[in-house]
Amino acid sequence: MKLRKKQIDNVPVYVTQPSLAPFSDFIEKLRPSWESGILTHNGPLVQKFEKEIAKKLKVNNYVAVSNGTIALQMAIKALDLNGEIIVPAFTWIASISAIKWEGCKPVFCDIDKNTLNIDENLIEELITEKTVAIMPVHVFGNPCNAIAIERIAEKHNLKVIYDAAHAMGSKFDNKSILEFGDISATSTHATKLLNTAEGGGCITTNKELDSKLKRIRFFGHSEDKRDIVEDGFNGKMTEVHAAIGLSNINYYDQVLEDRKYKYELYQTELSNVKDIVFQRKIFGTSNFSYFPIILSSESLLLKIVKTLNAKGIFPRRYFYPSVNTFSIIKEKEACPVSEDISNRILCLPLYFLLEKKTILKISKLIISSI
Ligand code: T4K
Repeated sequence: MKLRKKQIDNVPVYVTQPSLAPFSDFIEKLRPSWESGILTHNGPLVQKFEKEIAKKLKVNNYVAVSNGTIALQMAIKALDLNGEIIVPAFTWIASISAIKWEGCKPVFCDIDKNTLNIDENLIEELITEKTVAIMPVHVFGNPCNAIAIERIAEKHNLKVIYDAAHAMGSKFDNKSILEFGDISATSTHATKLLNTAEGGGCITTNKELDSKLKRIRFFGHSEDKRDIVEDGFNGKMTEVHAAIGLSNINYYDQVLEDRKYKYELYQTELSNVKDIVFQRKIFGTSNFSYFPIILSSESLLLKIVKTLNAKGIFPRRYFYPSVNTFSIIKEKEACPVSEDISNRILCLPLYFLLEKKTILKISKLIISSI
């Protein structure tokens, strides 16, 4: 079976392209919804998608929601958090906005310069009497040191919400990284390994929390819909988005395997290149969803971007700048490692339709710029 192939002339080459099943697969999955007129409200396709994705990831439960940012907000709401949440400075702004929208305060923690994840050795010094949780991010699908983080959380009676937006398919101790912490929140946005166009999911091993998340996602209704029993909102995934997910899930293993192959190809081509270092994978198993390179200086990064752009190739500066420096952050806290890495990190194109020859071309262009 093949994923959707489209005309490939390799220009322009963006940082990613969605992995899409053939259109006919999608239509077949969507047909029952079209015929019944059931488009939303946790209909049969959403329920099927939840079952299939949970089976694929080998997790007990998966609560499908409208996007990864809402999944983070729902996790905060479900845990009734009110106070300071420790979060790494090297992340997408959604981690921070979710904390702020739920009325909590983000407290920025610096990262480890090798793994690019929260530096667990710096967490304890940030804990105050107002701290309620830690929100580590599995950056680019590279698992955090979950054992150390959860030990700290237990010692200080804190909740752990993993921002697992990038981490579907990543593992720790041979089980899905999504089953760690009190709740993990993932994303199935168009740019992610498995996509539903927009979408996300909450994963918890706690049955009560799982039911609460489902109520929160649906305005806070009780099971019989006669009462409102939670302070909920609309976090529902539609049947159309679930149909996209159901068609793409058949190709998920293929996409995961392809990603690893291409990641390793880049790594081989760029290994031993002076001025380039790679993200280090120390804990668990990554899903290889992004291919970041850390350059020796921002000026070299800009030179490489210019060279690639001139050839119609558009890598992305994820995450840039470090979120603690954005102007919406009023109480500035320095996170020197995150700020430094943000200035020098570049994610290279990596997606299913990307051809091997393009990876070789990109690598050559980078080497020639250095
Ligand atoms: N936590 C973390 C750590 C995250 O990284 C994110 C999101 C979240 C939480 C929140 O999850 P969501 O609420 O988004 O589910 C992207 C994504 O919008 C965002 O999901 C992602 N992280 C972030 C890292 O990247 P951009 O600004 O890169 O999008 P854009 O439009 O530049 O897309 C990149 C390339 O992908 C384009 O050059 C072309 C291609 N593309 C993109 C879209 C949207 C397509 O081919 N088709 C498409 O539909 O944000």
